[in-house]
Amino acid sequence: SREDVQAFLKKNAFVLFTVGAVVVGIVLGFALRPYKMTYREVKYFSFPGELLMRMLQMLVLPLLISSLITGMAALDSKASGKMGMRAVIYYMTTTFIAVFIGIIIVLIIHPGKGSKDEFGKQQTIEQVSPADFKTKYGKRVVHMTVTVNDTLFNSTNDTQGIMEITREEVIPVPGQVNGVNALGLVVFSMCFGLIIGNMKEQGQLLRDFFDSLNEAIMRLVAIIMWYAPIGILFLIAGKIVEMEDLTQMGGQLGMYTITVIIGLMIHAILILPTLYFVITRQNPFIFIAGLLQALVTALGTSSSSATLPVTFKCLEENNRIDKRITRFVLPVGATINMDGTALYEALAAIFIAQVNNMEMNFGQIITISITATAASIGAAGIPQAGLVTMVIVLTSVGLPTDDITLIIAVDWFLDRLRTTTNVLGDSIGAGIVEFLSRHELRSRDVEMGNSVLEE
Ligand code: DAS
Repeated sequence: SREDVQAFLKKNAFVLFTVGAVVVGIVLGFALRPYKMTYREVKYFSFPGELLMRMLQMLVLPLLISSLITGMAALDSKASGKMGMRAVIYYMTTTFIAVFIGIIIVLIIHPGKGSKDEFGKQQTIEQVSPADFKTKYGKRVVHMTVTVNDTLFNSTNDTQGIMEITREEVIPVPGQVNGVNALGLVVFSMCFGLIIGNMKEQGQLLRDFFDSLNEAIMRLVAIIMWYAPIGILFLIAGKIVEMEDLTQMGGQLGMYTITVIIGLMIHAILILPTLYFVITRQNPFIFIAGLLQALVTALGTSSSSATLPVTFKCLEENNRIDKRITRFVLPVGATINMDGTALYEALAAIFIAQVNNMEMNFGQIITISITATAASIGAAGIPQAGLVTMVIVLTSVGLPTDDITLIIAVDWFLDRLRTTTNVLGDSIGAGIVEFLSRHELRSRDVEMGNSVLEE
């Protein structure tokens, strides 16, 4: 009835907004393409998107630290050991399944035809040399973006601002988020959390401190979420305006893109939900519906670490996952568990072999699956990190690393899809680990005298 519809709209206004932003972004992007904007104009146009990106990135490190510390401190070491084990088993299993799907799909579809003919590079966007740029336009843009830092502790200096707007930015440093070694930070925070968790009264001050820091950051996230649809709209529109012509998509690159999409879909829509259902006996699609906001943010930002704040919100508020689980599993997941990236790296490596007319033998395929897993763990949750760590996979089986350039043209797009898969994998992992750990959580509640799970 009409009231039902109204109630539905009211309840889901936010999600509809965000999904609407993606649609409007795509339409706007295609509508503006004929105007052939210059690189600089595109960057100005995408500015509202860049702003969202920075706001989210700014929160990532404090969120990662405070959530891991409070997450670890809230559990005794035996319980966190068990949960850690479960999380690691989940990460490894799903990553291997992803790699396997990538390999099977690319072998079946065989998008590479043993020639590089169709990969003619054509640039539709004005090329500006970094030096030219610096003198002409650099300063102005720097001043516009400098108000929002992308890290909390680093002030944006000129070179960073200029990097932002030249094409050089495309090469991220593997393993680093905002210039910080994310994995090292995860390990440190976990140890620190465990220690203060075991400190009885003496640790109370620190536990309260990080707890309240975490809460404060989540409130900032809640505010930023209102801006997110606008940011996402411009991020997506800007990318579509900027992308290269689709004319070359007819050939191998087009087939390659389709192959990747099919692989990621199988993993995200079939495998992960099935796994969730088999273990928890709950409807996976209701769970996924609660995550929509995070998935769209991943699509918009192509960064699982920038999406992390939103993932937290969705899981804790919509899906009611225990905070002791999310705080512990999500930061680790965003850093090391990347199903989409693993699938992509294995698939891409074999595609490049196909283009070079090289048959991979069984041993080489095993090597690819191992290195693709390693490369996905090593990749940071930032845009196109997977493209960089792919060098590991290619060199391990003697494929030419220069051929990464063959797939760069479509990477901005495929990166978004694999990032969305990565975020989905982390979130479903949180759901599964919570289910498997319900006994530990409950006995801890009884021990602490609280009633979190007692509802
Ligand atoms: N974009 C990535 C992520 O944040 C990783 C990748 O490039 O594959 O998940």
